[in-house]
Amino acid sequence: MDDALPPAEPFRIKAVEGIRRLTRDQRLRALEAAHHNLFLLKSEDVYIDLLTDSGTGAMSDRQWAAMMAGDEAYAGSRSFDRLAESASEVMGFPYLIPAHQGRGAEHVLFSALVAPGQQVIGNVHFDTTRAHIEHRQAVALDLAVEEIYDAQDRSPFKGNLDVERAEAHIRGVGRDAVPLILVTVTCNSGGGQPVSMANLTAVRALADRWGIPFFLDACRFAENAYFIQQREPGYAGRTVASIAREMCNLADGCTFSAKKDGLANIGGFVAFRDASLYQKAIPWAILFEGFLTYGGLAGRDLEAIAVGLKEVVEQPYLEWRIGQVARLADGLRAAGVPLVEPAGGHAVFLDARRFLPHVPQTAYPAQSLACELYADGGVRGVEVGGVMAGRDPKTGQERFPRLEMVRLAVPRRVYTDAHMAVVVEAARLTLASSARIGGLRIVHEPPVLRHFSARFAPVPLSDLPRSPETRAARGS
Ligand code: P71
Repeated sequence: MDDALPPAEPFRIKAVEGIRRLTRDQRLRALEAAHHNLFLLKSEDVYIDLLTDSGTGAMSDRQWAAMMAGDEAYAGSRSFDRLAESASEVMGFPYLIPAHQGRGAEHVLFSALVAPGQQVIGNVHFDTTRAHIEHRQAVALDLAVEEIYDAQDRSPFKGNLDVERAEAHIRGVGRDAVPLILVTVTCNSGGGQPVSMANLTAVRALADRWGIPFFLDACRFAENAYFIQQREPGYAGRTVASIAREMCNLADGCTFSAKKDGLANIGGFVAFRDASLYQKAIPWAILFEGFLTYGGLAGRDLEAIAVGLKEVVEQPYLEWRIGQVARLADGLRAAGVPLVEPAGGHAVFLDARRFLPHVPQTAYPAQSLACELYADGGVRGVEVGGVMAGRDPKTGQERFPRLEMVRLAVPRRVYTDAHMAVVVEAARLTLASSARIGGLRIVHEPPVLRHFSARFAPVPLSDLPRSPETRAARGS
């Protein structure tokens, strides 16, 4: 890239989709109708949708062209071969089973490997991953390094697994209690933070010492590889593609949601290096996802992923992509918005504890903040805090996480920096009125993955427990 020129999209736009901005009153009514749960909003009532970077990206002309060549045969589809070839070129895993999306891949892998009472060790498991592990009556154990829980810590690889603690844990419970180690790259629930190659290498050695399979949750593998290139000594001169391949070479396989770094709107897969693990997974894949050459997807979807996997490791794309998220973080930081530092690869995370210090975690400050940001700017983020963490399946107690965040996830190749400037202004407005923002209480709570469909009612400032921060915020 010519450093004298400012950054800009490494693409031009061939199709557009209109969006509309409601008035603040209209947005307040929409929020009421959605029971203060942004998942229940109509997408057309959202101006800038940062709910998720999953399946919301724009496909390239090459992906659309490939879709026309989709082979829709039930068995032996040519499109499957193209996907398997592409995944093997980019990731290096010889055995691949497509799935309808990431959680389908999790369902297949955990059905094959995880038994009741076992413990799956990871950095910070994503919520669907945790739910699938718990569905197998097993335990999802988060053993990320301590830095990840400090929103202000600017360490370059806060997604790393604490290998020493993991080893001590395995020693304590015994090898047979740990069916696999699953490291999520980048670590979404920990703020989109990357994992270093040094750490992945140490995890490989740990897995070898105990004979435990090591899988990647590879949702954002290319973004992780880009961070390694930018931040880890020795990788500056390497291509992202070669770094991504080196990451995968350390693992026995992966689960993958192609809705992220597959640059597709739907799809996923589980991949294996070892033929016997692959064989174990086959019956479950056929039971839950479909025949092995389509896995719940249309042939055209397999084609889109096959092309997307190659585009996602291109340097100009990643430079712009991670750069756009970083520029959003810069704007928010300059406006005084408290952030989880550093910015993640796919998202900026607002630190709701510091944004709303007067709202106790029992009144769901991040959920409340996400609603206010929608009211102020039509910007939809997502709570990653107490609501998403849900309840302990054994005790039924709410498990309040150490980080209480609102995630602003940036869809790939969809919004321009002008949209990001609107997000900054919306957050500035919300910040200016933060002392007046109250909390929420849950009035309807589903038993699993409650954040998707829970309903809330406002808890006004005057009804919040009066912590020292509350008194300070009210000036009393
Ligand atoms: C994300 C999502 C999708 C999502 C999930 C819950 C609420 C809102 C949006 C999905 C992931 C992920 C990781 C690390 C597995 C999955 C499941 N993330 N691992 O971040 O981030 O993949 O959605 O394709 O089933 O918005 P799936």
